[in-house]
Amino acid sequence: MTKVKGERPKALLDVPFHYCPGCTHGIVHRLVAEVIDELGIEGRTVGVASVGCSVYSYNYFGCDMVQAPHGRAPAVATGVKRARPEDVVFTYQGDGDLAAIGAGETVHAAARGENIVAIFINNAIYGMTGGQMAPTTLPGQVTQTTPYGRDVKTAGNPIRVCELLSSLDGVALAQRVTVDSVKNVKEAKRAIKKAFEYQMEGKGYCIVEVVSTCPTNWGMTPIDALQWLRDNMLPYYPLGVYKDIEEGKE
Ligand SMILES: Cc1ncc(C[n+]2csc(CCOP(=O)(O)OP(=O)(O)O)c2C)c(N)n1
Ligand code: SF4
Repeated sequence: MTKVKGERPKALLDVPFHYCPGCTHGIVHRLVAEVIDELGIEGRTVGVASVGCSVYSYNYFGCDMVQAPHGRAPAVATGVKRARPEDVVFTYQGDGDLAAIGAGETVHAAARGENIVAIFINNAIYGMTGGQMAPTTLPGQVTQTTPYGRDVKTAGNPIRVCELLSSLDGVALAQRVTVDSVKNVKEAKRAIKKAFEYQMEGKGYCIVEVVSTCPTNWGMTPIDALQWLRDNMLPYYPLGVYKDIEEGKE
């Protein structure tokens, strides 16, 4: 029998993405869908789409989806998970959604140890609304609202979300990954799978931060954007496991 390699995961619907060419949202969608397939949980997974470029992710995932108001995905996910504890619930949020308007929601869901997974896309900018500064915009980075580069004296410092959340007792997993190479894509998938498994084992709040690109609002080609990510994002947002409650356990 012919074996097709790289087949579309069942949990990713066969519809064209609206994402810009080279946007890493698409890669992360695929990884989440592959994990849903591999765990065989398509029929009992509920995704919570947030507001941002990934608002239409409800059109792409082949599982039940709810669309939350801007920043409120952790609250919506909390409600779904508490009402239906047997379901597997994930949020899919950008940095504007998770770390700006939704920062309070995120910190409290994590502190409460809500048994949900957050897939956090950190592309250092508000993509959907045309490229304004995000909480994760780098010092000196030019955006629509920081045309001379982010000056931390007036615009504040970026937030390192995994480091921040890893201090909270309710967090089971806080890991930062990226998808700029085959090796890193594989690592990102392992982290996403672990987060889903931890939820299924009732371990608590899990966040996988994916350092991502927005070639359109960064004003770069997709290839240049990946290089910019390596040269600028990764030194500021180091990859790694910031908390894993299983680490060190036999
Ligand atoms: C209550 C509310 N405030 C503001 C907005 C406008 N808004 C839509 S998307 C967005 C930012 C999205 O950026 P991010 O979460 O980083 O996602 P990206 O588009 O980069 O993937 C903002 C401010 C909104 N829709 N609702
Ligand atoms: S604007 Fe940026 S984040 Fe949004 S789809 Fe385009 S490249 Fe991706």
